[in-house]
Amino acid sequence: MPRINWFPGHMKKTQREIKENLKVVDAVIEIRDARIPRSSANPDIDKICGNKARIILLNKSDLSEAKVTKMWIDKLSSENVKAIEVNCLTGKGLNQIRPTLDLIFKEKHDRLKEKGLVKIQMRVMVVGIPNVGKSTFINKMAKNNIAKTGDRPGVTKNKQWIKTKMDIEMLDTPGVLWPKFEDEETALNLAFTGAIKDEIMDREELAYNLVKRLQEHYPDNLKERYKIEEINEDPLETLNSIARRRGCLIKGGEIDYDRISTVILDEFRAGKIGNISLERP
Ligand SMILES: Nc1nc2c(ncn2[C@@H]2O[C@H](COP(=O)(O)OP(=O)(O)OP(=O)(O)O)[C@@H](O)[C@H]2O)c(=O)[nH]1
Ligand SMILES: [Mg+2]
Repeated sequence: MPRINWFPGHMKKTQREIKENLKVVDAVIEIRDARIPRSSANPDIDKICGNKARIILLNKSDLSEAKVTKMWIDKLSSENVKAIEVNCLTGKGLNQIRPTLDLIFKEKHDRLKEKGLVKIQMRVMVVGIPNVGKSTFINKMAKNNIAKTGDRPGVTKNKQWIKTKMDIEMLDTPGVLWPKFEDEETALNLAFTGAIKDEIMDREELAYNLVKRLQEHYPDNLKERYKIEEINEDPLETLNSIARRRGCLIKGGEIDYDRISTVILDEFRAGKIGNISLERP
């Protein structure tokens, strides 16, 4: 991986704001990507949140492999983490949010109900890596498109409070990464799934690495999507076959690596290569 700066100043500012706003919320909802539940877990958020009540959502479960996502939920649950599999486009899993909060705060809420309170308003902060679906989640919970969303990282620039239908006020925050990734695999996983700005990446290197990974773990998906009969041991050869299939060639019949890289990354991100989990517990 080229040395790139994926932790610009505004992320440092967001980190500070998360810390400050922790005092005014009951709980934190951390959104992770179901395709990469390990790589999308920000260790700094762990540190900042400490003992604050937290729910973890594995979002974009429509893009991951169902049985692997279930394995992750089971693993997290066995560690006493409140984890829910969700799809913020359809709203799948979101009806579990309020009951889960009520369960965490059962004693407090029981007391309030005894005092005659019918509606218990809660405040939560929504955090996570860029592009993971934080704003989409809040909009779905509010049944209203208040927060701006987009299919690239860095859409939310400032924090914003939004009231949702489940008597929860939610603080939307800009996505944050952390200054130093543990290993190259984490960096690649975040880049494949669109958490790191493409402009600061070498897209050709990224696409090559994605093909390499897919042909190791999901060869049949590659064969089917790109109508290739045999997968060559060398990922570059596979990439070349895909490019020829897609007519991504420049004058003289050479491979147009720029174009085929964009095709592969876009199609992976849109789920067109199939339901793919890049990490297993
Ligand atoms: N397939 C799929 N796409 C989703 C899901 N949730 C959100 N998205 C898409 O993911 C992209 C990013 O969504 P946002 O809500 O803008 O993400 P964010 O976490 O607020 O991003 P930043 O504000 O940039 O940090 C958008 O194109 C959404 O439509 C989901 O469950 N499944
Ligand atoms: Mg956002």
